[in-house]
Amino acid sequence: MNIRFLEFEDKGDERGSLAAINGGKEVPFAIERVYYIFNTAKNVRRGYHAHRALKQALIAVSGSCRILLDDGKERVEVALDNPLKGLYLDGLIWREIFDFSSDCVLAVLANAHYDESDYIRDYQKFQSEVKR
Ligand code: T46
Repeated sequence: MNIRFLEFEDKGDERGSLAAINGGKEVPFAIERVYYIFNTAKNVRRGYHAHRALKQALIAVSGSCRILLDDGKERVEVALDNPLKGLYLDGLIWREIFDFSSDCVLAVLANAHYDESDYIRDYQKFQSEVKR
């Protein structure tokens, strides 16, 4: 599956931690958009879509969550639970995000502005686009 974990350096000192992410360096794309998911209600599962072209890096900058990833051939579940760890997603991968801790802040860096036409929100349609 075309997923990769990214590791960010802790540039902290005795005052605490600091991580810096530069587009084209710590993440393999130019960053065009940042959004974050927080205050997630209990037992919520969200996502349920794939992207056609978007590249993203997902980072639990606080707390933790789990992500189901499905490339049409295999399904894997991964955990995000460390602000120094990112999940890089590129290409047709169905994703569902769940098990949010109450303090979870999931930050997402993306290489493009929001574009609804890049989303596949229907699983059958996703499967037929993967087969093409
Ligand atoms: C993804 C996962 C990890 C915007 O207006 N601008 C934006 O940049 C985004 C991301 C969303 N929106 C609007 C669209 C919806 O009306 O915010 C609302 C909630 O978005 P959505 O239902 O797509 O949220 P999730 O959690 O299902 O998915 C989001 C991202 O959309 C998606 O790209 O990979 O987080």
